[in-house]
Amino acid sequence: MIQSNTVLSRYTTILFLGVKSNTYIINGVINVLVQNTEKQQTNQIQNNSKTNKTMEKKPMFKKIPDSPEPDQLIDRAFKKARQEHNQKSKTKEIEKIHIAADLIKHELEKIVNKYPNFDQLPEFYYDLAATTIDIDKTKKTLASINWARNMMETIISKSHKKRKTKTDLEIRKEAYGRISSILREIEPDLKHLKQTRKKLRQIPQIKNMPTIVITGYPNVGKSTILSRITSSRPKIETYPFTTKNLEIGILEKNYVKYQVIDTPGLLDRPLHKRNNIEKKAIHALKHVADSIIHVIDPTGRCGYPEDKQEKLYQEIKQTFKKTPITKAYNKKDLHKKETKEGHSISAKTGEGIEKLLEETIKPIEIEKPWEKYQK
Ligand SMILES: Nc1nc2c(ncn2[C@@H]2O[C@H](COP(=O)(O)OP(=O)(O)OP(=O)(O)O)[C@@H](O)[C@H]2O)c(=O)[nH]1
Ligand SMILES: [Mg+2]
Repeated sequence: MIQSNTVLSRYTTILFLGVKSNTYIINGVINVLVQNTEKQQTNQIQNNSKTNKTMEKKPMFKKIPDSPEPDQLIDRAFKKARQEHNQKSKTKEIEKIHIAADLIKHELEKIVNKYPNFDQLPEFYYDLAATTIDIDKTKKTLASINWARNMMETIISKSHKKRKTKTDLEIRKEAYGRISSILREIEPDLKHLKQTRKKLRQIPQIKNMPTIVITGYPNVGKSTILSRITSSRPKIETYPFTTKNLEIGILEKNYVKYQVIDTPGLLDRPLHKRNNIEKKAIHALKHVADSIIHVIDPTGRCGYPEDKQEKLYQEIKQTFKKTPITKAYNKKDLHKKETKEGHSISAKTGEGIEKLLEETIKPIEIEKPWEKYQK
């Protein structure tokens, strides 16, 4: 038997099939096993997790280009036309129209093409987009941009036909006037898209991993838990409603990565009364949660009574019956109350966090290959 004090491994049982007790083995061998096992686990978990089914098509919110200011775009286009046309050409004025209209056409095309097709978005992203922007208005706005893009092509093709009746200089002046007025016409659309882009870019890209969602009333310590268990650094404040978007961190346990989502605080009220910020938490629970940590602050320091927080817990439990839920009574460092169920934790000191995570992960953990041989 190989013995080394460097690493104690549970994996030896895989290496030496039939050997049932833990053994010491050398580092290099372990690394290979860890990598392989990790890969198998990830594959298996990906098949089980909700995100696999809903996140196949990734929206490209982060790739949406910024909308240009019409005046700046016009200046750029006319400047390029001035600089790049062939001065010796007999059709130089028409060439200028080509260069300017072409640049604008491509800029507008970029915006339209890089916007995700809302009708093909996975439900989770569609729902989140709908809480953040006016999707119908955005579709109409994109149609206007596309109209302006097509108009640039029309201006180019008409400039040739007009040569029969007008001088090239007249045609160019007329075309420049038309280009400017089209861009002024779509100015409100470009402004709208600028705002929309800003909002859509705040929607996080969900990874294809088992996912833990942290919920609870405002100010109970959800973000503090996320920052304790992952390297994510969400905003933490003493007042409620600090978190306004979904915040993501990655937790690694037993060589498996879990995605942890911190959500905006929820009040105990029916869905139709929830505001758009609260709805983001509901969409995360509905579409991507494989396991839930529900946080309760029994000290009341959060500003909300415990019975209301318990009611919210019951509602979430009822609504998302199929998703395992673990209850965490936070801020243990501030009180001595005994809790009948759930976990007493302190996100501030770290007390109780490990046990809470073990229980949260247990229902979504896969069977580990080495455990099979240890039985
Ligand atoms: N003493 C103590 N304070 C805590 C603990 N956890 C969080 N806090 C404090 O509680 C306040 C709220 O914490 P957050 O993590 O921002 O709470 P949240 O639930 O994310 O709040 P919202 O985003 O507004 O819903 C902050 O002042 C934290 O420092 C804890 O375990 N002990
Ligand atoms: Mg928060």
